[in-house]
Amino acid sequence: MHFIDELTLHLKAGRGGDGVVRWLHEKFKEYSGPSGGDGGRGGNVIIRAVRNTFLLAKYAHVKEIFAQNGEPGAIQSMKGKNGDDLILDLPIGSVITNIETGDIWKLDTEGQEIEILRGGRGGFGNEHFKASTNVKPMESTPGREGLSGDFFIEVEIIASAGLIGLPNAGKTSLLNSLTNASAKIGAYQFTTLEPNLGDLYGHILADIPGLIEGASEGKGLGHKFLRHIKRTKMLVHCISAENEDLTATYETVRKELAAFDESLLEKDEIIVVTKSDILGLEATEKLVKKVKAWKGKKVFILSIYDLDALKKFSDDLVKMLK
Ligand SMILES: Nc1nc2c(ncn2[C@@H]2O[C@H](COP(=O)(O)OP(=O)(O)OP(=O)(O)O)[C@@H](O)[C@H]2O)c(=O)[nH]1
Ligand SMILES: [Mg+2]
Repeated sequence: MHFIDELTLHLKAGRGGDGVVRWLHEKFKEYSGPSGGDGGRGGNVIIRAVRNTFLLAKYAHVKEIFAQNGEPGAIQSMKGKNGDDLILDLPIGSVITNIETGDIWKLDTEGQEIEILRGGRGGFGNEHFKASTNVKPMESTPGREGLSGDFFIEVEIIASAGLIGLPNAGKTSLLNSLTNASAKIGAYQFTTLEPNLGDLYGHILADIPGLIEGASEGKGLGHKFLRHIKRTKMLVHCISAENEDLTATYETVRKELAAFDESLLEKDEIIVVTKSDILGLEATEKLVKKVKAWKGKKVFILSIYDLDALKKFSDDLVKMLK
């Protein structure tokens, strides 16, 4: 599953409806008094968190969205109808920044609603200006403009587990083998350019682009994708058995994690040594035994061609994510 994780949108709250000048008409009287109603309020812009990680794609070709304007007042002191609020549904895990003001909002819980732009107030009709000194008020005021702004929206996926590792470690292959995903796999580095997601019995697995040494300084594809694993319950660290020094490979990725955010090191982590078919199971097990850095961590040895091992891993992973 491919998804969009950032986007810029121009949002505008509705303009208030104008107040109007109207008169009561009674028989045989030229003026029975002012009766122009106030304008309605313009619609507010409200963001709402929904459980749909892929939602941003819906706005991919949209540049701006407006809330409805308020309606003008009417005769007999009738207030104009308020404009409908614009409710913008965004995935849980969205971070919304007002580019001009720098204000930031985060959507964390399903159903959460936040007003980010206030609609313009409706104008006053002439009835509003009625006073003993002003029995024939001719004035009314226009509705005010609604607030508007450019917003940067980014989604930090709240996946259950994140697949991390060097490029070519077999992360995407593992995602495809475990879930309904059918993401692109390649015998070269940086096949994955955008995160892929898959569903493992209701648990979302996020496969992110490979990390290399120096990713934190922008090498390779950089490491901004790591934001997608900031909120995962667990890291699934994939290391190919093709690497002669598993410890060094492991440490390289851990270093990049730390450079992005130290707290990533505190996350639960399991190790998956991939491509065990290349060396053979026994030789791979020998390599794994040499690694001291994994003490206390669960280590799985897998190959996408070993269906029994995959099935067992899938069952164990589901249990761990519960
Ligand atoms: N022999 C063997 N090859 C595998 C296995 N898993 C993946 N591969 C191969 O390894 C290569 C890289 O696989 P990917 O799944 O694209 O690796 P990745 O970690 O997602 O790579 P990036 O997206 O570049 O970070 C592909 O040629 C896969 O066919 C495995 O279990 N055994
Ligand atoms: Mg990949």
